[in-house]
Amino acid sequence: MANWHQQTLVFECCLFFYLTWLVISVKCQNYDDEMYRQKYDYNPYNVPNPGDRDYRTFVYNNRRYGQYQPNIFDGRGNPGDPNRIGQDPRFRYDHQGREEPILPGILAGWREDLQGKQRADSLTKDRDVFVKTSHGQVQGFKVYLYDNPDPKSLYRPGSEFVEREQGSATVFLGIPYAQPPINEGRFRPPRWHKGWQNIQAVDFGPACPQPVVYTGAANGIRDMHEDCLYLNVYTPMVGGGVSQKYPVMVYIHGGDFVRGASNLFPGHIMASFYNVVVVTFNYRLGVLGFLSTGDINSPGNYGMLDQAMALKWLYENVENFNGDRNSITLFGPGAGAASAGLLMVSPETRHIVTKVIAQSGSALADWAFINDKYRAQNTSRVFGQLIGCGIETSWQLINCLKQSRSYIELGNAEFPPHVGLFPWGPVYDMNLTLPYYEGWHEKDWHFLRDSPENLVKKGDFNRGLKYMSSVTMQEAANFVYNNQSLAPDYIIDERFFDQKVRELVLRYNYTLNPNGTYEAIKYMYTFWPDPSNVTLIREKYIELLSDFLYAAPNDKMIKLLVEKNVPVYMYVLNTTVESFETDFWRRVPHNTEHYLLCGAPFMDVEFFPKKENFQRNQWTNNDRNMSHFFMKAYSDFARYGNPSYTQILGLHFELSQNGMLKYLNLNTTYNSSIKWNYRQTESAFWTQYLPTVVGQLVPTYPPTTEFWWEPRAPLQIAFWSIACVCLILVVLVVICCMLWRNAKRESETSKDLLIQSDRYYNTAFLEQEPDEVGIENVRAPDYEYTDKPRIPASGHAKSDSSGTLRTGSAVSLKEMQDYSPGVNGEHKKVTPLLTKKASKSKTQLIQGVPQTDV
Ligand SMILES: *[C@@H]1O[C@H](CO)[C@@H](O)[C@H](O)[C@H]1NC(C)=O
Ligand SMILES: *[C@@H]1O[C@H](CO)[C@@H](O)[C@H](O)[C@H]1NC(C)=O
Ligand SMILES: *[C@@H]1O[C@H](CO)[C@@H](O)[C@H](O)[C@H]1NC(C)=O
Ligand SMILES: *[C@@H]1O[C@H](CO)[C@@H](O)[C@H](O)[C@H]1NC(C)=O
Ligand SMILES: *[C@@H]1O[C@H](CO)[C@@H](O)[C@H](O)[C@H]1NC(C)=O
Ligand SMILES: *[C@@H]1O[C@H](CO)[C@@H](O)[C@H](O)[C@H]1NC(C)=O
Ligand SMILES: *[C@@H]1O[C@H](CO)[C@@H](O)[C@H](O)[C@H]1NC(C)=O
Ligand SMILES: *[C@@H]1O[C@H](CO)[C@@H](O)[C@H](O)[C@H]1NC(C)=O
Ligand SMILES: *[C@@H]1O[C@H](CO)[C@@H](O)[C@H](O)[C@H]1NC(C)=O
Ligand SMILES: CC(=O)N[C@H]1CO[C@H](CO)[C@@H](O)[C@@H]1O
Repeated sequence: MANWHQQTLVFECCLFFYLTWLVISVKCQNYDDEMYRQKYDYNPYNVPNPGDRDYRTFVYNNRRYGQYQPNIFDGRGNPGDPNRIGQDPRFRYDHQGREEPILPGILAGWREDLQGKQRADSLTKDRDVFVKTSHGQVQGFKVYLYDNPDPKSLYRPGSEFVEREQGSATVFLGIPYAQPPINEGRFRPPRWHKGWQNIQAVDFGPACPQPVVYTGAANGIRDMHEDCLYLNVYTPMVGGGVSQKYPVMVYIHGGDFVRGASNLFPGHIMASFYNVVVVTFNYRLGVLGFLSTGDINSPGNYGMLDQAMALKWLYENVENFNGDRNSITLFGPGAGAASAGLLMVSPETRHIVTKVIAQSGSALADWAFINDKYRAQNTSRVFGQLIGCGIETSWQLINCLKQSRSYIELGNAEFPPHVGLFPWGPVYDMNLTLPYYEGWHEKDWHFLRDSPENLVKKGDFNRGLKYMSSVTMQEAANFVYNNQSLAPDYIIDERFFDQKVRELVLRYNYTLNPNGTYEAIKYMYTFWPDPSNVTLIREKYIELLSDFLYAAPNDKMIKLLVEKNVPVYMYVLNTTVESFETDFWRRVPHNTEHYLLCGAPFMDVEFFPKKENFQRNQWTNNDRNMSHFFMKAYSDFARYGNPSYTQILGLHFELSQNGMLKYLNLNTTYNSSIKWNYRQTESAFWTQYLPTVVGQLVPTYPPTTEFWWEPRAPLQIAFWSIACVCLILVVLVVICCMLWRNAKRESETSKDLLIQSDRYYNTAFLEQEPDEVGIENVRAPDYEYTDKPRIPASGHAKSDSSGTLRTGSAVSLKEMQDYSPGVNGEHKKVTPLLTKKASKSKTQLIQGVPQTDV
């Protein structure tokens, strides 16, 4: 009887131990890459590894060059394949290795996309420029410009036989401002770069990971890599002989926080002819830049922290490029404008930011700052599901995204979020205390502790702050234009309109009164004299989105700032780039200023994305004048805090005032006028009226999966491991006890009984457990580790073990050890003879052994 009890005890111990071990092993196997590939087959393309045939990256002076082309999903051959259609010549590569890899930037000779077309006299001119920074020396190069933006200059390209140099700028491209955010740096804040001896800053750094449809030479984004934190500096000149430091203008690219790159804004013309230092930089985008789980596993805001670090780097170093660190102006469209607004109030950077130009964007927009933790979590879960990661816990999700997904997969996943229109954006600082990670400090993680609205209301910004903002007339026109299923007529009828409004209401979860909200929006954006005219419905639809996403948030921002006595200038763009010849309903879309602002009419076409298909002479005189106007107004604002310090082509701005929000209505240079109170009714509809209809504008809803229960999953694993070790110890103690007891008894009893005592460690017990926990198999059939052993084992073991159990078989301890991996069914299969033999001898033995119970 006593023995029987012991037997059960040992059995139970073993079972418990086994189960615990099982659970842990399953957990550890959970994120196995292999498993993921079998199960989801999300992306058949494997990123080439070093040594692979198509691995075409090379490193030169510690910089990566010749990155394979990012648009790899088009099925037209792999990157590096010389026969690939549309192969960028820079990446053409000889498989036999007969050709040398192409050297980066200008070291390889003339690069049109960096320097423009080669002119006869340019070869004899200075090229290399060296500047010392706090992180090391950088080598840049001089660029000579052959056109002049001055409207009074009658010079036109091609008008003379010999082109003459009109200006020059010094350019540094691809200076790393932080350590590459790769490996353990993923989903963590940026870290200061450790420094270098000399960096050849002669080629743009790769763009940050983003959907491949936005990349490629056609889109002007040639390289893409997770190692993307680089900035570019365009300065009129370096070295001495500059009486006054130049104002610094920092361009933050737009793209809804999911796409874009710094190299799309070439700053040569602005730097050269308007005497400012232009800086552009990349920041992490999309999931890599903004994934937030709302807890310590991934607080989010990495993209914003990158921006903050770039600003800090500049603050430290821009004087070496003849920039004035006390005059730093941020400008940019859309998400760039929103970022500028956030950096303006962030405690980390507000002392740096003295002026902001927000083109079509505002930090107070609903997409610019997600002040609802649950919304961010929801989007993260949606993303996790999309990419095939477990989302039961936030730790699980982050671990999966970190360990077993490539940056291309992460960047390429484009999806509409369940809540909101754009998936990613900056979020609240959750007041979290982050665990210690080697290489990071607690304060690295924090960006904004309060909402931008509160911070502006509190006046938490630079005391000398000046603000300039703009909207265009048809901001959202591209929402319609980019929908290919509406082409070629882009007709929007009532049904489409209604459906879209309903969708908008749902997406923002105006739960308290969805029908009321729908009716209100519909009322506001119906052209009542003729509600069914499709031309007007399209116009109204564009107005709706423009107001909601851009005009109303901008209005809110300037009102708050004007109240705080911040000088605010505003313009409304009501004119198009004439040479684009766009349809009337999308004359002035979002970011119309872009090519005017970077001086495209005065630059070689090679600087710009191929798909734009620019011609050197396409620009009209009016385009040239407008381009000059923008560059002059922006640089004047950066220099003097006033966009029309002197009149520009007869135009001037006026300050917005409380109650009279003046703006410049920009309709060509000769027919613009000062107007005031732009779209007040519509803006108030979104900011004042709608919240009263819905009860709450900010969507709040509980997350669907109850809660992410283990923010500290690694701790739990630690706990279970320790529990495990304890258990093993207990089991060992028990075993020892019994061995000791048996040994004691053995001395009293006959030799025959020796065998009997050993039977407590019979494999039968171990083998039987798979049956007992068979349910586990059903739950996790994909885990290699548990899977294979199980299926064959269960059938065999069942008959075997139950038989042996009943007969009370006994095998010597030594035998059992040999056999123990036999929990593995494969082992059994491989050595069927051996097993048979063993079991035969077993039975023989059993026959001879008397039962203890008896
Ligand atoms: C996200 O939120 C929406 C709206 O509440 C909900 O329908 C959806 O199931 C949520 N998705 C996830 C993955 O939690
Ligand atoms: C965040 O922390 C600050 C002080 O560290 C505290 O005053 C504030 O109440 C906290 N906010 C939240 C939401 O916990
Ligand atoms: C594009 O148009 C189709 C109808 O033709 C519509 O169903 C779809 O929602 C539109 N997509 C977007 C992003 O607006
Ligand atoms: C809201 O409108 C939908 C569709 O018109 C209708 O089915 C639903 O009953 C309405 N709900 C309420 C609460 O009026
Ligand atoms: C719709 O309105 C536009 C602009 O007012 C007008 O030109 C057009 O003739 C109208 N179409 C119809 C069918 O009434
Ligand atoms: C923009 O220009 C159009 C005509 O070119 C004019 O009707 C409209 O009033 C202007 N918009 C603003 C806001 O001034
Ligand atoms: C451009 O500006 C120049 C100089 O003010 C002026 O003479 C010319 O008429 C303008 N051209 C256009 C098309 O506005
Ligand atoms: C804008 O300028 C055009 C000429 O380019 C003129 O026809 C139109 O009336 C102007 N509109 C306004 C509102 O000034
Ligand atoms: C400016 O626009 C108005 C209409 O708003 C028009 O009457 C006037 O002729 C325009 N002036 C010029 C110089 O085009
Ligand atoms: C469609 C949608 O988002 N519905 C959610 C809105 O928020 C409430 C809670 O406030 C949820 O219960 C709904 O599921």
